Formats: sequence, structure tokens, C-alpha cells
Amino acid sequence: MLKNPKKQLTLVIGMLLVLFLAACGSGSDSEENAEDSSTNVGEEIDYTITGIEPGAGITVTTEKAIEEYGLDGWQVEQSSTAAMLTELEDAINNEEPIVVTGWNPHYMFTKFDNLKYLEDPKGTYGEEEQIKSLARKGLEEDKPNAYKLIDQFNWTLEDMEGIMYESAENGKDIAEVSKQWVEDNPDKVAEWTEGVEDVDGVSIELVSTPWDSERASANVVAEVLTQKGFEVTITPVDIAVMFEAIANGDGDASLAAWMPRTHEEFYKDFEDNFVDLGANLDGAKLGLAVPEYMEDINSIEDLEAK
Ligand code: PBE
Repeated sequence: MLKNPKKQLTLVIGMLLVLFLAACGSGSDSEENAEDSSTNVGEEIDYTITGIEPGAGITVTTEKAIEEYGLDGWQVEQSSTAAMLTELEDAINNEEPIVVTGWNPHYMFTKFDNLKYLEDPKGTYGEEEQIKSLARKGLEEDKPNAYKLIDQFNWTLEDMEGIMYESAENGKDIAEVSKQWVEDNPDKVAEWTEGVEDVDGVSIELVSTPWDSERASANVVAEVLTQKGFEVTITPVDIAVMFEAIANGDGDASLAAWMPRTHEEFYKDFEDNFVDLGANLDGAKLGLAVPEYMEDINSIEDLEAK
């Protein structure tokens, strides 16, 4: 028996302290639980990254990312860019989790201003990319004015995204928006056409890919070439076919090579058989992206294997 009131008081304080610590303990337990359930986003989205076309460079890189980050059980759902954007919009409208393949230039980060790139500490998606122009061998000799213009074509990420956004928001055809852009940007056009002489109906074929980014650049350059008197054809093909067509000389030039990572494999396959005219755009970027309300997912490393 404790007869000493001081000791009894100490005991009561001690018991209260134990209760208090227990309460704190259960508090931090439930925090851990909350974290567990929010980071287990994989289960909620069926371990699926919503991707785009099977042939796209970003699809190949995303498969590599799954491997390099040890995301066993995860898969890239391949469909189309349009389908991915619809799924992204639906998810955002319902505040549901989603992981998508994301890139710039594209309007997705403007339209969905709560979209964030996931950090990529392993560097699977590489650093900044460039979009490069390629010409077939012999183009410089055969069609020097077209070659010069294409070689001098270069613009910014904002230029390209502006056209893409305008087209997507207002439901206008990219070709139409691109024409208008050429009219509104005489200074840039003057730089590209410096020293380029007018021709009379010389035909030129631009081989492109079906993405809006490349539809924008191809249509802008086609419009300027047309103004210089060229007869321009734009042929959209699968990315692998694009490189092959320039290497074989089936097409004259392309503005659609994303390097050094995205189209690396195709580039290497045909590298000896085309002329690299350098970047027409700097600062392109690719990666995985999620809506900002997925607060605990900030890095690819925050995704967990199945
Ligand atoms: N993209 C847009 C393409 C190139 C243009 C990034 C989706 C890709 O090959 O991944």
C-alpha cells in the first residue's frame, strides 16, 4: 500500500503519462495507416500506367522504367494519345488516381494545370530532349532551297505548345492554326527563309509522325515552303517508318526525331543513312505524370511493386 500522498500523486501522473503516450502512439499508428493506403496507389489503379500508342518512344521508355524501378506487376496500357487524354480528364474530374505518360511540348500540362511530373532519380527518361530535323542524303544537292529552309527552321517549346493548345481548346484543325501562326510570326519566318530563293513548283515530301506536336511543325514548315513556291506533301507514318523513309530516300526530310533518348533505337539503326540537321526545338521533356492531389506520389520510386 502506498501511504505517502506524494508517491500516490507520482503514480497518478505516471499513469496519466502512460495513457497520454498510448494515445500518441495510436495517433502515429493511424498516420502510418493513412500513408500505407495512399501509397498503395498501385492496387487502386490495377498497377496500370495509362500510356499511348505501342510504337511511341515514350511507351518503350516506360517499359524500361518499370524494369529499372523494379515495378513488378505493373504494366503500360497501350492505346492512343487521345484515349489517354480522355482517361486523364475523367480521372481528374472525379479526383481519382491515375498515372500517365506525359511530355512537353504538349498542351496536357496547360489544360490540366494540376498535373505534375514524377521525379526520375534513375534518369530512365533522360534529361532534356531536343526535336531534330533530318534530311535524306542528297537533298542538299537536289533541292538546296528546301534544304536550307528546313535547316534554318527552329522555334521554341512555347511556339509549338501554343499551336497545340489553340487547336485542342477551340477544336480547330492543326493545319489551319499553323497557317495562322505563320502569318502572325513574320520575324521567325524571315529567319528561316533568309537566303532561300523562290522556286516554281518543286515537290518536297515531309515525312512526319501522327502526334499533334509533329503535325504542328510539319504544317508550319509546309506553309512556309509553299509560300516559297514548293509543292509540299506531308506523309504521317509510324515512327520506325519515318526513319526508314528518310534513310531510303523515299521521303525528303523530317522534323520529328526526339533525341537523345526517345527515338534513340531507330536513330541508331539508320544513322549512317541520313543527314542530321540538328535541333529545331530545345527543352522537350518526357516522364510519368500524376495529378497533384496524389500528394504522396512525387517520384517514380513512390510507386510500389505488386
Ligand atoms: N511523343 C510525341 C512521341 C514523339 C512525339 C513524345 C509521344 C514518342 O515517340 O514518344
